[in-house]
Amino acid sequence: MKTVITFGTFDVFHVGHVKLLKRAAALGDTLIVGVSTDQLNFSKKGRFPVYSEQDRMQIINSLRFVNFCFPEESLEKKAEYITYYGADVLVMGDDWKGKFDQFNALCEVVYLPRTPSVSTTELIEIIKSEV
Ligand code: C2G
Repeated sequence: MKTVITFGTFDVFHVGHVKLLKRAAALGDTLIVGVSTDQLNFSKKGRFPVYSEQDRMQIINSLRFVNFCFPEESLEKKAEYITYYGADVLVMGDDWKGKFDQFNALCEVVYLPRTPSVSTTELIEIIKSEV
């Protein structure tokens, strides 16, 4: 049995997120997702996500190719999460390419190509410009 783990904010959930999670799930038998907390976003980006962490987790949990999700409280805790959940593979989008290579000591690290032309930031800009 192969366990895959991935992390993300998944704010204003869109098809780029779906495709990333589907491809991650296809790399193993179980997909576990760390959803970054509102506080983590605030400390890294200086703003809270549009959707609350409860709502973002509810969306991720309702996907049929996701087995389980948990709140990611700190970017620095990745090694702990990988070990705790017994992950065999860490998957991230290639916007993070090279950033998590140190976890190769714990599990396989795979960067998947991002889906072009869709992003939360862009969606927020479009929605803002239409009101
Ligand atoms: N993604 C993608 N294609 C897009 C947009 C996003 O494949 N068009 C992927 C990202 O590469 C990432 C995942 O979807 O792997 C979640 O994206 P974000 O919500 O932007 O995650 P991020 O804020 O980068 O994660 O430990 C990481 C943190 O949790 C932050």
